[in-house]
Amino acid sequence: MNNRFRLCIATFALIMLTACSEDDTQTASVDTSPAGPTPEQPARYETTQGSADVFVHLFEWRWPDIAAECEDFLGPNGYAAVQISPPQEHVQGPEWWTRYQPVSYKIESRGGTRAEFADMVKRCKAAGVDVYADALTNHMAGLGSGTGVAGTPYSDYSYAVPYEYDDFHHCGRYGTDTIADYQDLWEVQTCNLGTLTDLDTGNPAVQAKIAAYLKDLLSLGVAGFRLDAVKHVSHEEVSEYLALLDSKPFLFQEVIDRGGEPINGMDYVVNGSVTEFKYPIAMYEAFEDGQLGMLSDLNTRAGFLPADKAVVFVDNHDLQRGHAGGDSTLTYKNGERYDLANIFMLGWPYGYPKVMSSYVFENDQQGPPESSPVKGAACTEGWVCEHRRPSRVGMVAFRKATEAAPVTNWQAFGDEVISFGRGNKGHIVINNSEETVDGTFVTSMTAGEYCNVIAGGTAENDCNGSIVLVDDDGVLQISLAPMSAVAIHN
Ligand code: LAG
Ligand code: CA
Repeated sequence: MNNRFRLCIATFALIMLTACSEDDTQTASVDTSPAGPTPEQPARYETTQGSADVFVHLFEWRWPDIAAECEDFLGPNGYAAVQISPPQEHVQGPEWWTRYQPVSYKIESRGGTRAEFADMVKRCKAAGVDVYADALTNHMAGLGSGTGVAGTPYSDYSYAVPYEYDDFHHCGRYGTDTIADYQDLWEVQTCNLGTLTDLDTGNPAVQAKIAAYLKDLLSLGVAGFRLDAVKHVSHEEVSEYLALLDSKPFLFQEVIDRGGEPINGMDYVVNGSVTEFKYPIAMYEAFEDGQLGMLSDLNTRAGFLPADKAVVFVDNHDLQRGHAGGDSTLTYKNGERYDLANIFMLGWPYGYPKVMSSYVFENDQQGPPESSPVKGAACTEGWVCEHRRPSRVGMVAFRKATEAAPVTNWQAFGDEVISFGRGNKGHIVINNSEETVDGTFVTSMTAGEYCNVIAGGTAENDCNGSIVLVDDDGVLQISLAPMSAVAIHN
């Protein structure tokens, strides 16, 4: 008995038993063949397009390391941009989240000095990589006093921007001013997130100071911003401070919207792109719960942002450690399933995908390693560097090569195997099961030999992966190892 996975027998037992038992290598058969199993979704499926670009979050990387990575890796491998950790001065402490408590707008942080920051932005730009700064405009530090990492003293509602007591909201609820009722829009935007002191973002003087900070970053060459926690700032107020800028940087607004609350990601689309927090849940349901077949309707799901406005990710720095409600999230700790979800994200034309690059952590508070991820034994010593994995690199190239091509030849075989093309530009098959799948898959590709870019390398040269064959009928015949994928492109 061979150990081939009799996928069609498992899935289509009642209707297809005869066909399958005749030839178990035809397990995932061509949809046009009268003898083959019928896919569960229509063979042709078209989506609204997403971006052809990909960016990476080098979470807690220091500026000199990011500069080197732009030159040595991100630029050469086609990453369009890098999201960096917040660059402004923050409270002291080893935890990662100290970066989310600003005490001044001085560009000096655990990431490095202002000079290092400027050098990083310049070098990344020269390498063809844009820098997106994580900008905190909703709040300053948590209540308490101390000295920031650049030596600036601060105390409750008093910071060296300068901001004083009257520059903050004091919502007057619950005796603590802390948000409690997420169904109350006014409260979510006017009370404190935890004890984080909530800026009076409707106040023109505050808006001018926020804009001055963003302009300072732009003057150093930053190309865009992640606007942190803007669910807690009204979209009108975001528009107002953005109107004070002299340029229109790329923006993605962090609005945690899983539905069921009065504030929607859609409200912020007027200002630019928005994070789609329903996307990581969809990835978890598909790849962890084994529901790959459900992915075909992703672009038209109720409540999902339009494809050209959504920033998508499998996990982010909050979700991967259970913050921001991230209990159903795939991370580097989930092994191959996590990589397959990323392969799907990069292959499917919805949104602007962000690849997470993590450091190893044991608990949700732990800060980054002391070591550099690029010096010595690079990407070891506590750094995960998912962005360097061959499958990410191969799929960054796939996404570029398949730009503007709609999804075609969608086929789902049971809950764990899907196959889809991007017109005649590329094709992907994903096996999320624990079994080997031998099958034939319909593509719109020209006949010929293709490099499986999942193992890295490119279609043009240096193919590190296996070579696969598309026959004269456009059919790809492959054997997929358990938990693996094949992606080919022109
Ligand atoms: C974000 N997006 O909306 C960031 O992605 C997220 O990482 C930030 O929270 C949050 N909003 C504020 O910028 C992180 C941690 C929080 C931490 C906060 C401030 O997930 O746990 O809060 O950064 O450092 C911590 C304590 C709270 C406390 C607060 C103020 O956990 O209990 O109230 O500090 O002292
Ligand atoms: Ca607020």
